[in-house]
Amino acid sequence: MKIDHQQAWELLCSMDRILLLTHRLPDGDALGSIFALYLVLKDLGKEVRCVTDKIPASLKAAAIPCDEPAFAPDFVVTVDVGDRKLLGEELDAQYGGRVDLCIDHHGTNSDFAKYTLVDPAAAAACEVLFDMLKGAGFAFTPAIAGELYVGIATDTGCFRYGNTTAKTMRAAADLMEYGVDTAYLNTEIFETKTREFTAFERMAMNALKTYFDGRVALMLITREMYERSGLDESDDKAINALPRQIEGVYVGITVKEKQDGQGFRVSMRSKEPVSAAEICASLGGGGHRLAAGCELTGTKEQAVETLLNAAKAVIDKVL
Ligand SMILES: [Mn+2]
Repeated sequence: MKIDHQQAWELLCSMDRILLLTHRLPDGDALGSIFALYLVLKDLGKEVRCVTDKIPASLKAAAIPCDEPAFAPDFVVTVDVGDRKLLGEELDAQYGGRVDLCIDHHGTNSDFAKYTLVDPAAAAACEVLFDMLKGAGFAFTPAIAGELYVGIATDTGCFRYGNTTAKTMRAAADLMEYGVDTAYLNTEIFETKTREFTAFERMAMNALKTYFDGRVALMLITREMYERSGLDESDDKAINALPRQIEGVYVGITVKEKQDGQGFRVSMRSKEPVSAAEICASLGGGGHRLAAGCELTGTKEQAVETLLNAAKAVIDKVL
């Protein structure tokens, strides 16, 4: 059932023993929203615990100590999760069918929770949380404001992507006034690269190929690239932006060989008028219009061919 910001806030206030979850391989919005909500609920005196996958090196600045002992939750909340599958196999099996409240901003949200607060016009789950807290008159601490800023800044590519609205900018400005050191966070998150990532990026760029008169760029990331660079999988997100950066490219695809060798994770970015969400949806995935994803099985060659065919089908309609 869809609910609004105020109803979500009232639900949270009425519950205790709350478990917070987000998607696997968390990005800045996943971590910013789960940690912000954790700090808010702690402030309210709730018993609360959050479970996250490994925190990427680029997001260390957002990490907070929150290792609470496990408890049997009365209320399960997901943030920034468009579909229960994104929780990862283990958490999905344990909690996927009993999520009470889902707070999200994906237009493709699959309505898997009992109550859903989703605002597809929000740039980030953190913007949805900001609206909910501001509407409730919550007193933002600098730490809570910082987490929300991280989510909004990362999901907008530091306020560069088309999902950035005037309202998003105002939310960020408000958060600055609550004491966020935005220059520090921006440098840590958007500028600083580990040596491992630098080596990985070099190999990935060497593997980049273009197709269909340069309208599609595809980068096939092999397990060997992780091994040779020493990069942990949780730190590879920034690579996804590279293929679309090339002039004339409408669809930028990053195909990553999964750790268990069983298939591929695909990240896709597009430029108007091409919808990455439409291409990925035709392959069983989903996401935002210009940034989406899916998973594929088979050999490398099959995965690449499937992706190129799916991209071509959509490009031929609109370009
Ligand atoms: Mn998000």
